[in-house]
Amino acid sequence: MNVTADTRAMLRDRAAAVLHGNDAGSWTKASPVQYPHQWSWDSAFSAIGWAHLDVRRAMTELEQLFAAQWATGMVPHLVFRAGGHPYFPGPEWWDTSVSPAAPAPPVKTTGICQPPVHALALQRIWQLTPQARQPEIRARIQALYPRMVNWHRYLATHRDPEASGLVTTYHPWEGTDNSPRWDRALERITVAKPGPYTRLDTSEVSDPSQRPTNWAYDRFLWLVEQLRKYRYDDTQIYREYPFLIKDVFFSAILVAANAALLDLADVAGATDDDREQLTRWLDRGRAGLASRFDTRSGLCVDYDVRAGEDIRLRTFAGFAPLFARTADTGQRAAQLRLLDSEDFCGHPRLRWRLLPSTSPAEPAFDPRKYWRGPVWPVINWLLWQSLSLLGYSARADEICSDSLSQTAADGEFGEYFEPFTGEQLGSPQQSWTAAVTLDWLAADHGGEAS
Ligand code: 2M8
Repeated sequence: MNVTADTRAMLRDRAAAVLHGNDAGSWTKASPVQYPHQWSWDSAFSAIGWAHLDVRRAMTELEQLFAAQWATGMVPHLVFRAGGHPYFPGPEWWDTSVSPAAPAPPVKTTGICQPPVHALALQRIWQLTPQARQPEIRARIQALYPRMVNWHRYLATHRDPEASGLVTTYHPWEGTDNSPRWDRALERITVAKPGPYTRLDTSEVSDPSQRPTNWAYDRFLWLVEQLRKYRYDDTQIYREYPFLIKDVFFSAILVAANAALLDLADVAGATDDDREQLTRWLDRGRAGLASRFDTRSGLCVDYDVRAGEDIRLRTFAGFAPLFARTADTGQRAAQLRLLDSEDFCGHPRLRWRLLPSTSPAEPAFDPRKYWRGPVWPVINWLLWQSLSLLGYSARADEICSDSLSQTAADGEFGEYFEPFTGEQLGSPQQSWTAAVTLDWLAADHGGEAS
């Protein structure tokens, strides 16, 4: 289906209205009811959307998020904001005051993090900055840049004490919560009795069965209690904590983000030291991902550090070499073949040839359940960007137009989509869905003025 000019105008107005509707002034709610605070990677994607409406507002989004950065350099997965809809687990559950690295009150955050897409947002903001605004935006980029380098340093050191080039994640909430990638590691936690709690997430969506199970939630919350017990101290967590995963998707995003910071180095006036470190982390990340590439399946494989086991599942994360824009032409060719095979975008039942979160050929696949099958627009945005930059423009264009058709089908901006029917699922008016739609609309037009 081709998206007509009228539909594009409608999508643009509605996407802008979603961002404006979720705008809390200097930060954007991930969604109005289900996610009423500032989530880290949602916020970075929102900044990409804002860059099409107002580049100053886009910068403010990132600056506000980084104002909650920890002394370690970690950018927290969520910054709690006053007012708004109730959300569980709130700041009391996390109680990050136990850590000397947490930001001082009144700033309240969680104690984990999410994929570092922020540098990609900063790069996009600069690309979209009109000439007249360049002096101001350049100065703001120069102020923010060292904080971003620190964020990447945290991931390259605290989260990779082995210097493997692979980031270790501590919690399913560090990105793709309910993904079957975490099932075995969660199953190993046999006794998970967190303190008493009441879930709110299941009452906010029309169909609670799309959300993680109570069994999973017990483990999610128990893991937070353990992190709190270790005062969110990475050294202690590494020594004793039961859930440590070398996450190839997270690692691939760090590679792409390091490349983005290097690309901005002149604009930001980066020091020689910063440039050298970013290059080192970039090379190390590429080598780490290469070491996790499985030639037999054509996918990159996560690694469970505690169990000493590979995590062999067909999910979007296996395309880490594409997300990291690997220079290895053999890996690229293998991944592109696999991408359009029946295991992924070539599955005959898919409504659009978009990358589902889990392969329909995988036993754990569920087309309606959170990260177990549905299509996430932001994941397809990351793939689209990588394929464009790698020069596969025809395939990238298809992802762009299929994604626009998917959203246009009922003109709403759902959190995720049923891959066979295209039905919008999860939380409505999701900011990042609106944001990447704005970016796709502009790309389809060959860029637009801000
Ligand atoms: C989802 O995560 C939250 C917890 O952080 C949840 O399930 O309640 C994930 O999709 C995560 O990646 C995303 O950042 C967040 C807000 O969109 O929702």
